[in-house]
Amino acid sequence: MDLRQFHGAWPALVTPATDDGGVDVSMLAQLTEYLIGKGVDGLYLCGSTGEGVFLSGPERRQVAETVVKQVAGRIPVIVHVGTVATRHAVMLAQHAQEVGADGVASILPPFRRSPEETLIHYEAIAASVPGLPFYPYLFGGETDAVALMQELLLRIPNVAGAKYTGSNLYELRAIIELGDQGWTIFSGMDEQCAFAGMVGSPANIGTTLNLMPGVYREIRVSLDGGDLGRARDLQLQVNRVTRVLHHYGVFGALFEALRVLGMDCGEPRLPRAPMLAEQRAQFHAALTAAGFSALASM
Ligand code: MN9
Repeated sequence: MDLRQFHGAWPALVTPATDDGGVDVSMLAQLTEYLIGKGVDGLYLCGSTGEGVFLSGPERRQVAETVVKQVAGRIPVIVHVGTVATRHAVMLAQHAQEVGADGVASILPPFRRSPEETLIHYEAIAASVPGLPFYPYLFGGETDAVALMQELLLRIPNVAGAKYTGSNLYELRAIIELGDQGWTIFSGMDEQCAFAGMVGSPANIGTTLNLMPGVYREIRVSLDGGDLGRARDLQLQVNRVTRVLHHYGVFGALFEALRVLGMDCGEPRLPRAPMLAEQRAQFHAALTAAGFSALASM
């Protein structure tokens, strides 16, 4: 399979919610258009930010259909298809392929009991879409990510990289070195995007790119142009806002901050907690103090 390496700033797209937790399709299309207008390089759907595992199968398919249609080929789209049961992930992967997605990704199987079960799960998903690149979604620390990727390379012809959400840049680099031209290791910790780029990660996927896509676009421009100092400075600025989001609970804060930008995407799906009403004014003040509006307007 001829793989292309993906590049740049990829929001882990929020899935705007209706009052009952379904998909607000028109806001989803609007958010997609907003982010494309900001110059993002790709979109990652139904991940932990997009609440794929909090949605029903039909809702996940609705997200993939809506976004791929709205994007209309302007930027690549990867669909996260991770589920508890392998066969459900297979169905979602096949659907993603049918609607024209550019790749699929999956978390480790949540109820695995052995490393072998992770391999079986990933092999089945990847084999169900042999024409698409497949990206395991690795959380650093909990698994030996390097050993897992080595094993997957031996067993899965269309494994094309990974989404690595960990803070260990030494491990990240080791995974980058496993592949060649078509290999993409997306970094997944927004807080470290510039630093992951400095060790060779060509692209990043993350939550806070829904809010401040232009900052990450400029981090990438700086990295590509060799201006590592500017990349670092932008990273440290955007991290001030990320720290505020963490303080208030990332996902409740994310939906509230989208409202600040004029996009009412509802609230996170339970059991993720919405921001408490009495916290909202204080949160807005903290965003302002962290320089949110200038960063969001980039
Ligand atoms: O992978 C996100 N990670 C998780 C993406 O949701 C586990 C990140 O984008 C974080 O939300 C972000 C903020 O800590 O780095």
